Amino acid sequence: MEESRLPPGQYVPRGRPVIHYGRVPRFKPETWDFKVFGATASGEEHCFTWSEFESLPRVTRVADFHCVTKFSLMANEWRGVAPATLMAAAPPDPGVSHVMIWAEYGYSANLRMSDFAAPETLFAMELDEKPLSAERGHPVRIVVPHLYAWKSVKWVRAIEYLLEDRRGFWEERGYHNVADPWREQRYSYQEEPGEGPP
Ligand SMILES: Nc1nc2c(c(=O)[nH]1)N[C@H]1C(S)=C(S)[C@@H](COP(=O)(O)O)O[C@H]1N2
Ligand SMILES: [Mo]
Repeated sequence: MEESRLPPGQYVPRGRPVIHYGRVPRFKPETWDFKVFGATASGEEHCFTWSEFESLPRVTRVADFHCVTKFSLMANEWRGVAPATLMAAAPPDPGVSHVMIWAEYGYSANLRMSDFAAPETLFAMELDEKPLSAERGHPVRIVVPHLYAWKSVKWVRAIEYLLEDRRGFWEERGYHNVADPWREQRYSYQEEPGEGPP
């Protein structure tokens, strides 16, 4: 028998819910930029304009997506830039252990480097062969399908290389620092030693 694709406690809803905290930002290509800062290898901040970011090579990944509120969206076809492509253009210091993903309006989520660099993680610009809609994160969202979806930050504007872990928006508000849906790592009180920042 095929193994279940649904992590414990999740269900497949009718329709495809959209959720986020706060407003949907307006995309202005002339002023939009994408920064890579923090512990870069060179010590310098890297900054991509929209036309630079848009012309980075893209790959396609099909993945399910699990929100901690228990709905899952199955078989999404994402297309966009692999983290490895971005790291080649703006390399991290060898000591980087975590990455903070920053969005419009200060929303953020922290990732372990291993989750950021995982083969299924993607800076998605298209969903199901169409550009992302505004409410799904246009022009760029990160997709980290193997973690709860609050880590899949929409409207990404920057990544920050970290030499030490730090909590993001929901991780500071009682949600699990790692967020593996297969282990139901929903809340911070479930964290084991070593799973949270020092
Ligand atoms: N910038 C930003 N990204 C975000 C959020 C948010 O509030 N702001 N919410 C997260 C949560 S909790 C979920 S479940 C997913 C929802 O993605 P969807 O709207 O494409 O279903 O976006 C994530 N990314
Ligand atoms: Mo969510």
